[in-house]
Amino acid sequence: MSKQAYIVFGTSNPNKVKEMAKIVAPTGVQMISLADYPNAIDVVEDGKTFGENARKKATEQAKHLREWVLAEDSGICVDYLNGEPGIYSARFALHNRCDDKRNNQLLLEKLDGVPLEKRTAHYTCHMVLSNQYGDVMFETEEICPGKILFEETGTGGFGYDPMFQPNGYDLTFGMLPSEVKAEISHRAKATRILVPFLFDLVKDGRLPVK
Ligand code: ITT
Repeated sequence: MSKQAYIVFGTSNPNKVKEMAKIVAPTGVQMISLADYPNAIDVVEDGKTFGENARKKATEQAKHLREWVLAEDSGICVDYLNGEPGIYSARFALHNRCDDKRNNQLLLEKLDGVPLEKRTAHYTCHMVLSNQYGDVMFETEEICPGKILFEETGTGGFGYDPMFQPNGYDLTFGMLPSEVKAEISHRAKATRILVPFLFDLVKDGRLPVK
């Protein structure tokens, strides 16, 4: 069997992997999960911005594993809450771990009584690809604007998706077909910007193969 170029996916969130892997597939670059690296480190996300956290997740893991690592930091920024929960989206309700249900409940509570026109929000995704030495080789930040509705609807996507209605649509990401999220989400947009860069890396033989 011929060898294939690969990079490591520096995330513990399987939903991110699923959404990005499909878009990256045409490049032929194999995306190896952190699960295949039992010695991977748990990078501390103590940055003040999505960019700082994403750079940390990619470069610290890359230096540790001596591999190319792709990571992203993402979250939802709600205008009425001055951008909260932002970089704390995964640990909004529980401070140290992710629990989608409690995060969503807390967000609905904080927006109790706020009318629809003031419930504007956007998802942000800051994506970073690091080489095995911890040099940032690619970086982009994309957003997906929309509104937080009054209740959760649908089971599609993950996280805040059942309450998030992207601009231009009448349904939440929880209700919309996954193809729509794959077209317009913050993560999809960032990944599509990454794709031509990956094609170039493969063409120039700069990625490791196995
Ligand atoms: P890694 O750090 O291991 O990648 P994580 O889930 O902890 O995994 P983040 O720190 O970047 O990742 O937090 C992302 C959180 O933001 C995620 O857990 C959701 O609460 C929210 N979020 C980000 N993108 C989302 C999306 O597309 N749909 C719904 N919620 C999203």
